[in-house]
Amino acid sequence: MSKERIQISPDLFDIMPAEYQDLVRRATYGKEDRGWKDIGMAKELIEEHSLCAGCPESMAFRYILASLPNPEDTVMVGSTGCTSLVFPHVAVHNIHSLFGNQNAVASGLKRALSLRFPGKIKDVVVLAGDGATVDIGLDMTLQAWFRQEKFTTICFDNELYANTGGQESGMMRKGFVAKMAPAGKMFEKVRLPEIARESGCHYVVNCTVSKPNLVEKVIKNAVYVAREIGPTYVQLYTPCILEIGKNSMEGLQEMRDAERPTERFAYKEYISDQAKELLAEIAAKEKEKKAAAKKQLAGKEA
Ligand SMILES: Cc1ncc(C[n+]2csc(CCOP(=O)(O)OP(=O)(O)O)c2C)c(N)n1
Ligand code: SF4
Ligand SMILES: [Mg+2]
Repeated sequence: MSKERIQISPDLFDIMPAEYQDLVRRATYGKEDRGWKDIGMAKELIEEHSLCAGCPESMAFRYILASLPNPEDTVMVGSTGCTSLVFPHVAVHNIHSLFGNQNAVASGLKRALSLRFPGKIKDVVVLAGDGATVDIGLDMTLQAWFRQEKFTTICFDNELYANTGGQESGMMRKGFVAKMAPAGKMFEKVRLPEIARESGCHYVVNCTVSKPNLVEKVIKNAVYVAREIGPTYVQLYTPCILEIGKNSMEGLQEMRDAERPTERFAYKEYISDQAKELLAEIAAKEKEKKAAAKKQLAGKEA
């Protein structure tokens, strides 16, 4: 999708649906400094969603969509679960894969895009729940990392199977009792960030989505590193407020509680040496660009 491709012929503009007109007028495609602050003003960043009211996954989705560095040339791969309910509302290319197969589908897609559009940037981003990523899809997740496939895997970790009513997931914390897992989890939460690091991921972050600017930075880094170097993994705590008995206003506090230093979602980051070099280069270029813009502005004002 590109801004040129969504343009409407001027003669037909009036009769197009208001939603489409709005998308053409205000989409952030191609806007260099697009970010979470564009939320609320841009159509493709989800105006509405079909998740439970106050579900943190809806915030996470918005922050991620606003942070994609190249949305018009990005394909997202989803999987069955609550995450998949949002994709129909999203104006970014996406594919719904069979539950658990998302990293296999993304591998083929990324390779096909590289062959079909050599020299053109085409980002692929997987977005799936913890059940899809670590339980049923673990084989596909790990094999994509072992093969050093160049795409980002994002896991919306709500520590259970939310969409099917609350079954146990490998990501569930020890002792937790869910509606459909009455015996309680018998073992500790699977440490997928550590496994990702040991399986060849070049950039790994574990955090919550309580801070939009942090999520923006992490997603951008993850996409840049995947584009140039190899697989990246981001695990985001998006609590299922329904299953943990919180109301729609309590999701944010739940995330803040879970990111305390001794808690499960204390900020954790791993960056390979190669990725460190790349991110330092990108940061230096951005600094130069900002300094040049400042100089230009000062020149205009003088
Ligand atoms: C192959 C296959 N197995 C099982 C299911 C049933 N199923 C649908 S959603 C889901 C759980 C999703 O859990 P998770 O990936 O954690 O996403 P969440 O709903 O928690 O966001 C399951 C088991 C399915 N749709 N397809
Ligand atoms: S069931 Fe849980 S994860 Fe799914 S939409 Fe509702 S609050 Fe969000
Ligand atoms: Mg889940």
